[in-house]
Amino acid sequence: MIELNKKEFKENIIEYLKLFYRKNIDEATNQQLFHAIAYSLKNTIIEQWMATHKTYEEKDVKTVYYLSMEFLMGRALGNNIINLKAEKVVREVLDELGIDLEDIEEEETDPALGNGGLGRLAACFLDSLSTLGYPAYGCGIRYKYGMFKQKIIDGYQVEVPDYWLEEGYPFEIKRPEYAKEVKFGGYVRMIRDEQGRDRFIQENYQSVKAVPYDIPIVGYGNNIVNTLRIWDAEAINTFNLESFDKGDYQKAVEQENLARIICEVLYPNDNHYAGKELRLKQQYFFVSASIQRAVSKYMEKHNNIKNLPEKVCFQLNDTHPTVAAAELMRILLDEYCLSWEEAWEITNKTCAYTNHTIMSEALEKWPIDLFSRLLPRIYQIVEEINRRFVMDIKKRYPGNESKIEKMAILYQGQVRMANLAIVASFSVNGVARLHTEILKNQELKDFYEMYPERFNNKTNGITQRRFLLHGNPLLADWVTKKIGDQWIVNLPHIDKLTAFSEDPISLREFMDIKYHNKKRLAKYIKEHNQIDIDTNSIFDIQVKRLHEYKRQLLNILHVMYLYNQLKKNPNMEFYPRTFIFGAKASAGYERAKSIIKLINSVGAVINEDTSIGNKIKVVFIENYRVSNGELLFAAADVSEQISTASKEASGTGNMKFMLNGAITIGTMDGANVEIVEEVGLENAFIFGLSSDEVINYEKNGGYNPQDIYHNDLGIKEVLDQLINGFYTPEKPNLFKNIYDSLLYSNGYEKADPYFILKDFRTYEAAQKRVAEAYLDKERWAKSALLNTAKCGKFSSDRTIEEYVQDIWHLEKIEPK
Ligand code: 9GP
Repeated sequence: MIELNKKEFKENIIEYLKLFYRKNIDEATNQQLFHAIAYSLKNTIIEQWMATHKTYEEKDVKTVYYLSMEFLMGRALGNNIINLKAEKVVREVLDELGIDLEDIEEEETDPALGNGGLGRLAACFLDSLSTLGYPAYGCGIRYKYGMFKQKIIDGYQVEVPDYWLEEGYPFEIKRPEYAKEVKFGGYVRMIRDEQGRDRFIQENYQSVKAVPYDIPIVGYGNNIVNTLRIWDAEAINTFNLESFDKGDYQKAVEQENLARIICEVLYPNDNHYAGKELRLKQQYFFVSASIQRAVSKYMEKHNNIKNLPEKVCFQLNDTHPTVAAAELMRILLDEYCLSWEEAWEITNKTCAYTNHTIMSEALEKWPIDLFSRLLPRIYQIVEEINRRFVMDIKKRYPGNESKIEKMAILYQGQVRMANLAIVASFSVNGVARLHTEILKNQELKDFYEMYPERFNNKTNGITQRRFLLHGNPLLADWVTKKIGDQWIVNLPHIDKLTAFSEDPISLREFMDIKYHNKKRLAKYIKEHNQIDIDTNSIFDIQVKRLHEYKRQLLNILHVMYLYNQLKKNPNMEFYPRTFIFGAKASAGYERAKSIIKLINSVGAVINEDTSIGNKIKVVFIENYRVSNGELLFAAADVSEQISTASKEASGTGNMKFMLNGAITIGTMDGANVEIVEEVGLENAFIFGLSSDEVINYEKNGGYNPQDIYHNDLGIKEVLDQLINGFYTPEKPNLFKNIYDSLLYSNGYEKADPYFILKDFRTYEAAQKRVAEAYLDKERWAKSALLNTAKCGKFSSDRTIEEYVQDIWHLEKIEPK
């Protein structure tokens, strides 16, 4: 075991401060201290990292390459300290130096290289892969600007660039020796080589140099360190006068520009496809570099490319990296001169695809003219994959044109990436049981019929090391005191807490911890929102991306409804409630941004209204991200998971709340179904249409929300407040777009497409049950504790073991 050496660690901090900043401890800023501490920690990590790779090489291990446009890592310092099991030593040293660890952690900007659930899942998976000892690379993009920072100004979201690298990132290492060239555009020419074979070469292209930066992913207490490799782009030929003389001026400038813009910014779209050319460039850029490097690494040790699937698996995180399949084909055909059949067999045994959504607006479809212009050789290969696949369809379903219409990869001028991903992969998985069933029986029914053996489910998970051990130290310590620390690497062990669910003292301790976490959050809110919240109120929290299907609108309409009730009847029985929201909306998603403004406008009125005796407060957390997420999960009483059934593929926030002892109010959607299965219906508040009901309505043309509006006065009153200036007298029409979306269809959307009015009354009833349940303190405590206790299934360790068993077939490396 390579451990953090206390003496060296301390000396290094002092040394680095001098070396980097010419400062002593007492002169250094917290930011400088953060860097010195991070580098000192990296010393130990590097030793483990090198040892891990040596072992991998000696054992000639199989490796999974997790290809993902997004890795939402969150801060690394605290997590690395925890996973190195170095907290005690670090705290001792920092104490001696008079430094507060929490202050230093605050200095690290969250590397926010992801939008939401999909990117955070990738980060949790990396943590689990290292902790379980499986050889893996995360492969992604080193965006210069991560997810935008959200400012709330006058209730509106304003996006501010997130230049996360401004101060430098101490944990990364540049690896120029592994750079690869990535080519765009030009044309393809066929040549006959010396052996008389036809070869395809790309000519007159633009290219960039992909340069990797490696970030260590430290396993928990096991000496294993895997790698997150993010690629940056550099110009191949630095712009110089020489090119100018040769008449290549234009090309040199273009290449410079391409290199500059390709990794500039993460597209801030969650569950939505923007169809921008630059996005396709980003996809091919990181995929091509990753695959080229994986193949060359493999060939450094092996002499037969045909055995690649024995040592390499590419997991495609959604359709974003799907060009991987065609890129691998290109390498096998053009660089290794394999036949189509040989190359296809290898590709098909090496690629596996995860589907993360059924939202049609998220499905990537590239116009053929754009795709073929940008990636001419890749397009040729996709064309051939499609030609052969269409032949297979025709053979299997003679004369059935509708099958081709639904399944072909190239159709009506578009490249359909999900179809390509399915055809090229040996495994296709959904991310929660319900989601996988919907894929099999609805969305991808035809593919399932053709390739049933490829389909499987891998219910998502989260890492308990970040979301309990790091995020909620009080509860983590308590759990360890009660049942030992095995839960840290084996979450099902936490079920042992069930034994304490009838013990009044334990229940009180559990709720005391919750109370402390509520105080911690209240302090944060006071500092950031200047709002005083009642720490004895119910903390009811919905934090996630803002999307209509996630139905933050249902939540805030219900708050408006409650407020109306209270105003009419100030003496009604009402347990104080704090409704907390946190959500970023994509910059171009107007309705989502209106919902943010609505939440803030409602909050501004209600929070100031003393006539309701502070019984309701509405708080909008600015710039929701991994680091403040940890505070929110730990403090929640109620977890809002209220998506329109069938729309949320899985959700992972639901699991983070559950782990921290919050009780779910939710629909039977995504992984909520499995959460309820684990914790019991009596320990959750379930409401709303089922996914079958939603799908049936959708098939039959929706429903008529006007009936509800005209017949339910409570709902009508709330909706009218959207257009009568109740919350924004200066701009009465501000929320008319929301009002209209709930009541009228437009050219492309039905009225109330997310069934908000349809589910309103069952939601309201479920919220009533929440309020009643909270009055019975002991019963509530028991339910909350059982949520933590029954969370074992939702560790990403379990998910990763399933991927390994069913898809990747990796060998576990035991700690040395
Ligand atoms: O919307 C899903 C979310 O439900 C899921 O938990 C997450 C991770 O699997 O992926 C999200 N999907 C996307 O962000 C886009 O496909």
